[in-house]
Amino acid sequence: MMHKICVIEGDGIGKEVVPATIQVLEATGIPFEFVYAEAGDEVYKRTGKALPDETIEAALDCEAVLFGAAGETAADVIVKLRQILDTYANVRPVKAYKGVKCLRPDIDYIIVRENTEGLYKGIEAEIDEGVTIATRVITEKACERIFRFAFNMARERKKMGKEGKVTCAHKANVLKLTDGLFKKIFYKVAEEYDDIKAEDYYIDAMNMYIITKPQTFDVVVTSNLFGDILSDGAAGTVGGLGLAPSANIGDEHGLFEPVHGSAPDIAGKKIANPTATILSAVLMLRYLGEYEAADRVEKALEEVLALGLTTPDLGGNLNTFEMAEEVAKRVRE
Ligand code: GGG
Repeated sequence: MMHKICVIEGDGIGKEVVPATIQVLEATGIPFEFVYAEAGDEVYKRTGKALPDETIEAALDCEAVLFGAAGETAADVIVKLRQILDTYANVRPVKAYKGVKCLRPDIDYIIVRENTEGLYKGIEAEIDEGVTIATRVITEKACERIFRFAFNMARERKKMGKEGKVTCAHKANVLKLTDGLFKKIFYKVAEEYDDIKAEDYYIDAMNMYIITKPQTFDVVVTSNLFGDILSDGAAGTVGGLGLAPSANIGDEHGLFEPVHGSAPDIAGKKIANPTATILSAVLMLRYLGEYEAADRVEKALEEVLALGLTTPDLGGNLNTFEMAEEVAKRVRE
């Protein structure tokens, strides 16, 4: 079956890691129709709109979206797109791969970040000269669905031999109302899952535990801004942002993107690591039901990483497209 995918390269290294990943997707032999659409800083400068209407239409019309990176216009592009598609769960796997310098070899957990509200709701105002405010929105409805998503994910992972545990990270002792509600709904939803363990930590302590005991985590669930920050730190424990993929999942749509941004300092040099986007494409293949192809791409990538056939950030001497071709070659075999 033909899969219609909306491809948004975005800014900076998005223009390198996305085409490199398309190279790998084409190697699977699965029929894809790629619908290219624009978004980001460049299109904003040209047209005055960072997320053109045609891009929104293409994203809504396709089976999935493969997104590269957003730069200065991130709030109006990727944060907005996640809200428009109502992809309420941002799934960010944290996994150690052989051949990559990691804090520990047994790190393998998922951060589930609430994707539609919190401090990223975009409600900001200047209420007086030199006085600005942002509104943090936490609703019972969004909490319930993100916690159910996290517990269901822990249940699926338990079937594959994982512990079956969800850890909620919050700051309910200070943000008494908003995170008070977040924590309360977490334990309310936990009662529906007596086969899954539930625990919670303050976000600041959690930030330490992803360094001191990352092997103890299975599924970690948190709010929007905390998840954005925590997942970059977590990526640092397994080789850096070049290896951190993500899936934005809703009831109707799926959007897949590397956790990293546009990295203007290395853009155009063809040295960006394509791994995060290739792993995001693996998540997309699973979302599309193409499980065999997903396993094939992941296995090929694992082999390439283990052999050190990588970009310079991981000590190799290949460029973005050469590394992707090493993966594509093995996918074709
Ligand atoms: N591919 C992810 C990306 O473009 N990140 C840039 C950024 O600032 N994103 C904000 C966010 O992930 O919420």
